[in-house]
Amino acid sequence: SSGPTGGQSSGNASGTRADDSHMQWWRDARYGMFIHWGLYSIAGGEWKGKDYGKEQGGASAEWLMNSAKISGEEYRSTLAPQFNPTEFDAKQWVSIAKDAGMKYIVITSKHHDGFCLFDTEATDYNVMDATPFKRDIIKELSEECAKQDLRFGVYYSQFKDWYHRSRGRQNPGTMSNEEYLELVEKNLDELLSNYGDMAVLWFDVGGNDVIEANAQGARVRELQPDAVICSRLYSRRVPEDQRKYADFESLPDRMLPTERMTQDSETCMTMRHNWGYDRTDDAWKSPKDIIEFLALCGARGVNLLLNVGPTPEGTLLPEEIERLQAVGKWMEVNGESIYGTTSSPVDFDFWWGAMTQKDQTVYLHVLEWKPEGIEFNGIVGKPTKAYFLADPNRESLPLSYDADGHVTKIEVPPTAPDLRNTVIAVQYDA
Ligand code: FHN
Repeated sequence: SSGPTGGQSSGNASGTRADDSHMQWWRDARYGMFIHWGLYSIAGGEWKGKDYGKEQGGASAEWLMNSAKISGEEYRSTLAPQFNPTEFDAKQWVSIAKDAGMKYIVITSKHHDGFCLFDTEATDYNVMDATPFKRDIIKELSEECAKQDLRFGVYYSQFKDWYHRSRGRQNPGTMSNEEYLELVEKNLDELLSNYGDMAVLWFDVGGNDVIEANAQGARVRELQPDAVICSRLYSRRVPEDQRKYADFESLPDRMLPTERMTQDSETCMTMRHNWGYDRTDDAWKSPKDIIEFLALCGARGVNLLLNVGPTPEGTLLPEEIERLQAVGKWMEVNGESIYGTTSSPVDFDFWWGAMTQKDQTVYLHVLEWKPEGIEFNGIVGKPTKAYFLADPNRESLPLSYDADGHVTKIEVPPTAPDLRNTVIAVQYDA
């Protein structure tokens, strides 16, 4: 063919939907913000003077209740009265995400600790009834996303709930299993009815009961037919062909696949070690690490959901804002090589980096660089032009061809700066 080959088409289950048109915005978006925020942010990975971040190898932050073996009552009575994040400003968070080039936001509405960041009648363990803050965080964020034209979704822990659900004699929980399933049903109805368009339902993680999961998936389809449903509605033990309502495969945390994905997939990633706020977590990835991860996700046809863990005061950390702004700057110039693209036309990566493609253009994500330039072969077709995506004039770069007319080399002027994290666009005849 004259154009690039091989971009993997996406496929999904789209249970009880005749088509998967609801996925198109998600496929085009490629890049979203994950937010882990809740009572655990107050503790910041520490409990009764012990730092669970470093000592427990990072099972801190949102896992603190489990790691420090805190009873539901003590966790609630200690933290809920302190939850008053007066600096929370949905407009600021959404603006930061938008300026970062992100197209959707997914926030924890209820994590494993059982605390609800929204107004619910299913339990009084929620931000309105149990804390001095008394503001519906999900409502404020969803409305601001609608104002700024960003898609809004929620993370929901439907199976693990260390407060409501009994975990044996030591942790009786506050509800029987039946009562807990009713709570989940009520919560889902509230989240799917009271907060406008719900673009993503990011369940995490599913149990083995496929019937229960399908009932939850069917309810999402019924109340929000265009919502995109995460495969973590089901436990990993449920065979893929039984995951009727999973619209995309949520890859294992922080995983960058080694090959192109043949179905709609997303990987979620932290900027440091933890998902939730942890005071001592200094394992920051650099802006360059994040840009490379985003480019390589694109080359595999995978969305990136990049996480922030806001402070107890309701702010994003300066280190998070710095990284989001750096990637946003890169996306301003190079976003065309990420948004709406499909995976690389070939299965392998080059030593210098990887590729995405859209229509009749292949984008070379240059992640490594040598002065002698980069070879660019193995692509079927006869490119007509190559240029730096960052070049507003799109000056043509000289191309060398082999006997069959395939491009073998893109001559980059030796004066070219270090090209790492640049993108070269290669156009093909229509
Ligand atoms: O247990 C959770 C964890 O706290 C975090 O929310 C991640 C994010 O993908 N999901 C589960 C572990 O995979």
